[in-house]
Amino acid sequence: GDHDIHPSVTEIAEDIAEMEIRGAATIADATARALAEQAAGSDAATPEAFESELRDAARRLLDTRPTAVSLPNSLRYVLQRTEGETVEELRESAVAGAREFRDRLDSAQTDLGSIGANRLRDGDTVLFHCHSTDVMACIRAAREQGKSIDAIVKETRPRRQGHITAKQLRELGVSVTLIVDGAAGRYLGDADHVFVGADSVTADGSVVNKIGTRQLAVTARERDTPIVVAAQTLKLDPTTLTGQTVEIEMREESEVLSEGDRAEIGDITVENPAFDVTPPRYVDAIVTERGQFPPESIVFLMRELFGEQASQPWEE
Ligand code: RUB
Repeated sequence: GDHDIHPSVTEIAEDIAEMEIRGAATIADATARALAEQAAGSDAATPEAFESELRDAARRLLDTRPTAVSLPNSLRYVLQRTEGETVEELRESAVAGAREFRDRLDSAQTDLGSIGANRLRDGDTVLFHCHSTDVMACIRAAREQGKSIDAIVKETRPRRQGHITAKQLRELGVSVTLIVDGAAGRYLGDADHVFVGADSVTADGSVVNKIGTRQLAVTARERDTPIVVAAQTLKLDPTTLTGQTVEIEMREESEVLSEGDRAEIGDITVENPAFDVTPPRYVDAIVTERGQFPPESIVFLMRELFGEQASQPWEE
């Protein structure tokens, strides 16, 4: 039951739901850390009780936000490596699995960054949407290669993650122009590339990312501006191999409209989807730590890495 869930797990789950912890890779890192805290802090008397608590903790973490597949992939990784005959063995393997997952996440991001940076030339202008640590790894690597980069950053309503991107780009010595989302079409002509991240990539090569990505990709295609998705393989959704679809999170209307404005306008419906789906035909390349792929070929990598692992180890 919930009483055996470690307070750190509850805290991390609340931070994810409230978006204090956000972005697909950062969420996955935090959920692996949460399972490690659960394992390390458990006072379960039997191996069965230990495993049942760990599954409860995993379900609590899953119950936060539905779209980023990195979250269940993180739980899969740790739970599949939790094995042993005794509580102590289970504990050690869970903690080691979480540690290994987080190390691999870091090194995947570094490897992905140097591949993504190869696409960038000295003096290029890049247009950004939302905030992605996988994208930032590409820009960091390009800067380390001594390339000068100019940035156009979309604000990204309603949560304005563009502000995070703008600040981090400045810290990397990139000159930044911030625009409202509606101005993207006007400024695409100045951009050599669009770089976006992903919350999930499906078996057909569709990219699930922050709302507005699809509209941006369609407009970029129309202007022949390449659209690059930086997504480590943790973003590949193995359940889509068997036809499952990705749930798009719907968030509260208060992110879009204040109570005062709502009262003023009257009886309307407000919709606030957090993500959208960009079909593969609008994506030029998916950059992973394993190399760069045309979106239509990502299914082969997905089968290789996850084919037999789309289990639900958190189910009882
Ligand atoms: C974040 C978002 C990011 C991806 C990739 O949405 O859509 O582009 O998660 O980020 P939110 P990363 O702010 O709603 O979580 O590359 O860091 O995994």
